[in-house]
Amino acid sequence: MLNFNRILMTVCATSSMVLAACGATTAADGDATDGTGSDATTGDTAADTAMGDMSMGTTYKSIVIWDKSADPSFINGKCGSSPGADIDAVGLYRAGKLIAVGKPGTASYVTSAASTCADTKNIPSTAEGPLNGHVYASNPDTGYISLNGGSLEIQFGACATGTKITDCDGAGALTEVMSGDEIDVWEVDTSYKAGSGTAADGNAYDGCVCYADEYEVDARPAVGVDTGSVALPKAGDGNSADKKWYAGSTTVKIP
Ligand SMILES: [Ca+2]
Ligand SMILES: [Ca+2]
Ligand SMILES: [Ca+2]
Repeated sequence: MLNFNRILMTVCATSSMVLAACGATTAADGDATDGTGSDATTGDTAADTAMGDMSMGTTYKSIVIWDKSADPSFINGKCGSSPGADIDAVGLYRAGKLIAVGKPGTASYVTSAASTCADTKNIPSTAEGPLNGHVYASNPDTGYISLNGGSLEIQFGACATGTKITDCDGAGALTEVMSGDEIDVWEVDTSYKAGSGTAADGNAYDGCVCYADEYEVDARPAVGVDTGSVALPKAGDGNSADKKWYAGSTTVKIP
């Protein structure tokens, strides 16, 4: 069900103004070396500061995934074995390339006081590293955290080994999230069943209901601080007024 088309490269190639921001913005900012014809003659420093660096250079330290299950099992007293959104992995893409996943040791989980469900899948580290969630018919599931009405904060680490969502270890350098980046959130849904054609194809047994639970993704400018955070829209959805929570595995984009 997932279609991870990457559109950043088109964004960075559509106008000279955007090019200024997508290209060198530090040492060679807007000068003769940045390769844009107008820079040398139009006093570009001021323009870049106002239109490029400030507006396009926003970075975020972490993301937070808030459980937004539309029909929360914990409210209806039907806890099940995996209450709320089931987060397996997060992947950070820049210019269409996977550069990082959840960095081991950075995930933290805040429970919800509203939930009365027992949640055995409450280990935040299961959302770190590569996609590896499995749903079994009889054995206990592995590799994902069920949010049970709570929230999960996580930072990204570069791929020290691996290049795909299924093998990138996230053990490299802490990686900030930038404007234009896209993030794949892998929530255990029917894309985990055989035949889905996704990276999670076959990770769930044939009879799995694999409900697509709802959640919101925010980016935070400082770890553990919600002030200044932004709710991330779905990739390809330019309408900032749209609902910003999703069901199942989804790609979101940093504005
Ligand atoms: Ca669930
Ligand atoms: Ca996992
Ligand atoms: Ca689910």
